[in-house]
Amino acid sequence: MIELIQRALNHRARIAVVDEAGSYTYGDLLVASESVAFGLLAGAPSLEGARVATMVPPGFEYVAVQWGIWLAGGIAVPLALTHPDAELSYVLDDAEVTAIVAASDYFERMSRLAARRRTRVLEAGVLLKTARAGPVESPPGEDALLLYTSGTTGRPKGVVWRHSAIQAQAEIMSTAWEWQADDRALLVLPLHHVHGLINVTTTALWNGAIVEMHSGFDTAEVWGRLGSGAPTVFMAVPTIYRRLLDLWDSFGAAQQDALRATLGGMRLMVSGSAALPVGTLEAWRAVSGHVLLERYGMTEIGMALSNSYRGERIPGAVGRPLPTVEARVVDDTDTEVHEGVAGLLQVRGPSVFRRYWQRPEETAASFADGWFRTGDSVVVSEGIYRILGRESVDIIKTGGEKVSALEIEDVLRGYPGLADCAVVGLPDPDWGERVGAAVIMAGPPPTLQELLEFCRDRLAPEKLPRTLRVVDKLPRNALGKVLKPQVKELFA
Ligand code: MCA
Ligand code: AMP
Repeated sequence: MIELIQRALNHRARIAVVDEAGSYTYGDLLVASESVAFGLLAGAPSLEGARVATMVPPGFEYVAVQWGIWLAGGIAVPLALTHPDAELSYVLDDAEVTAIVAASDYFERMSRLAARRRTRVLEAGVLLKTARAGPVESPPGEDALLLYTSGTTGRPKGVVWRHSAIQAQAEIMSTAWEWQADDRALLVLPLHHVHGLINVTTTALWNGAIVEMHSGFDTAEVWGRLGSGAPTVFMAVPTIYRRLLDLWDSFGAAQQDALRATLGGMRLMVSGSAALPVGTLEAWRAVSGHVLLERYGMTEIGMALSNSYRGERIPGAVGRPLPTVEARVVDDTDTEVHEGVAGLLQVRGPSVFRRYWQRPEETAASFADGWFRTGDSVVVSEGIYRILGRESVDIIKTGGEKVSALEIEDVLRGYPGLADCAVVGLPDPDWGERVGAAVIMAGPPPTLQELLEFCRDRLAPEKLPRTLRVVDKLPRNALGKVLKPQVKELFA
């Protein structure tokens, strides 16, 4: 059996999930996920690696559906709740999903999308109540998840996560950050990414701990929960810490004192998915007494580098390789460079992915002699890694979401009268980067609002241009290539 699920048998009576509807034990989770498996199998012996998409908000249903897919031998494909139909359709087609499990609020919408494909749609709440006939006996598959991520080539790619890699990740984080069964993790991140799904939810459940799942991030609600003293672990992207700090400033002295006292009792506060500005780290230290533990990861490799749990946490740095992770820094010929010389980070180890879904060429190109090319520039000093930025200017990180400038440009080119365009990431104190679009128009220039309306049905919210410049020409080199650093200056 899948080890994560096997371990749940040891603490059946303990609380596993708390969500807006109530509290659920590990025993409840085991029963509900077996029901889901029965419903999905519908008499077949195994799903045999069939992809099952999920459109379910964070909560007990989400976990039960995911475990049920795994028990039935399927591969879960968590969809992003905020994405428009065009983005969802792309994933459904690329992953060749054979079934979609949707929460009741999303059932009609997913049924509409499924109607154009040969795809079953099942309602999560109904599946969870399927009558069971004995234990599920499907052999566990090797592959567990497809997580979609944008890159420098083409549309988003599905990263295939094996059960063994999920387990390796959970073990790495449990060891490095000393997870305990009496932890209670506060989840406010989306569940189609590693950060919310593996780091918070799965690692909490791996340890027999509680995961308190919220349907999304709400600044006041999170302050309320942190102030309750119940959560012991909190993980978020820098944008979230920034927003919490902004609201903190509006609190009176008595409220601040009370919050400071409860925050002192938190065991672990982690930041990741994007660079944590030192100013945010320092402001959070002043507010909470916690030096945020900054770590570095990627959808393809999970968590790779981390500041120390017990030792010094170095502002502006991401620490050392985590247990079992090997890291090296190379030049553009894949030759290792000396410490202190900036280069590209490559990583290998049991938690690193092996392949993109049905993309053998991209998979091969992303490895050098078994080392995964992260595409991040780093420098190491006395064994401590600092992230310097991305090798490609076409990768933008906004609010912890990775987006591809090229993908946005492709959509913009469909705007009536748009002759050419260049998309860049513009520095932003709250979002890390914001998407900026410079456009050349052959027809009447659009307002930002008009452009947004055009893109909204076609692109995920994080990919929408938030700043617009209409220009006569784009800066190019002698070969005609657009010079993105100079495009950024157009927005100064
Ligand atoms: C929402 N908007 C965004 C983003 N999120 N725009 C740019 N970038 C974003 N990330 C849009 C909304 O659609 C809205 O647009 C406007 O911004 C304001 O929305 P708001 O309600 O303020 O935003 P929110 O819904 O509160 O979301 C902000 C957020 C969220 C909580 C920071 O983006 C978030 O949960 N980010 C975390 C993503 C994450 O988990 N990344 C991990 C992947 P409009 O006004 O036009 O409607 S990386 C990973 O997993 C690796 C392994 C790692 O290292 O961790
Ligand atoms: P994703 O592909 O969405 O999983 O995002 C992974 C990317 O996020 C990495 O390649 C880095 O560029 C970035 N990232 C993650 N953690 C950090 C961090 N602590 N500091 C800087 N960048 C980070």
